[in-house]
Amino acid sequence: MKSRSLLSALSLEPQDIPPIWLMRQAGRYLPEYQKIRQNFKNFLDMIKKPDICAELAMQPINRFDLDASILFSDILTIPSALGLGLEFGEGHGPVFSKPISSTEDIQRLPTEVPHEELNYVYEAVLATRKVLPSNIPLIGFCGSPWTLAAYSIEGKGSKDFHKTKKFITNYPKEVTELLNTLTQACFEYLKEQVKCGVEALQIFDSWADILSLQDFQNLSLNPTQKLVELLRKDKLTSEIPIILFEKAPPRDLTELDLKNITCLSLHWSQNLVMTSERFYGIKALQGNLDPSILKNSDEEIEQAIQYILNSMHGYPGFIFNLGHGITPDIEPSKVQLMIDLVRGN
Ligand code: 1CP
Repeated sequence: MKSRSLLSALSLEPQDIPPIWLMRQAGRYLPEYQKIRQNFKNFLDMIKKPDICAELAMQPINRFDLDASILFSDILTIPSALGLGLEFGEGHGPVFSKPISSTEDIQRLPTEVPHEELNYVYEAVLATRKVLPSNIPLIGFCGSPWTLAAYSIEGKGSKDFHKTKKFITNYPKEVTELLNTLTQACFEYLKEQVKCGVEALQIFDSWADILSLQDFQNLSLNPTQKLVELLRKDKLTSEIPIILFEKAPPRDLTELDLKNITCLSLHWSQNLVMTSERFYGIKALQGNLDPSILKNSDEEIEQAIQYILNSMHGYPGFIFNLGHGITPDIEPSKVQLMIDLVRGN
């Protein structure tokens, strides 16, 4: 049988076929997801049910025979547990009813991670690991400290993050304090996920693109590297593969060291060829098909996939993925086509 193992690829072992999984592989584009989703008014109520999370994580595995499963949860569980009042209203994205609006709000945050408030996530890991075939690895995840800070200050997603940018200019010291709190919380959160059975971790820096070059280093990269160091220093997590997704970062990743990060998950705007030349034999690479290409004709999809496969042929540690999360307007049949093309079926 031809090899296509995610964990082996993360160890830079050459695979016969690139392992494939998709960012946001469980979700709104799947009719079987919509069927379960309609039973819950609030997304948060749904992810608080471990058996439902396990079922949702299994849906894309059952349908597409993907090479990895990702925990069904969300990156905003940590700010929610810190008391910022997360709501997923219908028809719009996540909103915090008590965002961070003053320096006092930062001082008021719990210094310890309220694990009891996050227990539903750890239960979801246990429930998923129970139903997932043993040869399919489970990926745990969190948002980067910066991405969580941006959501916590802005109170919701935004195009320009104006409120957040004003806040970081006015209160640089307190923002550092907030990032430290979130870094520690992410570390303990990921460690607990590992304890419950996840075999790889992905950190989502989904708001890297709103920062200037200087702020990207100080507010995003430095706290993320600190989180990685905490994981590497802990006996339980010292060996765990760590995948980092930077969404359209203002700095070219090839200029960076990104110490102790096992794998870079490349945004679709990044140059896969240049990145593969820089990190050959050093890091695994994951990516990076623009998800919107899956709305094109079969021929166009095939062309884009062939380009990636040809570029990465012979790269030890290549994992096929999208260059950002799959969107609700994509037909599952196009996803099947992509998988067949990657596997040469
Ligand atoms: O109404 C619904 O059905 C909710 C849609 C939804 C889903 C399916 C949300 C709300 N979150 C999720 C699950 C989710 N989120 C997963 C597990 C599913 C999987 O990957 O198979 C993961 C890994 C996430 C991570 C996440 N949440 C990110 C990082 C990835 C990225 O796309 O950059 C971000 C930014 C969020 C915030 C979030 N959660 C949900 C929404 C609508 C948003 C806003 C951003 C967005 O719309 O993508």
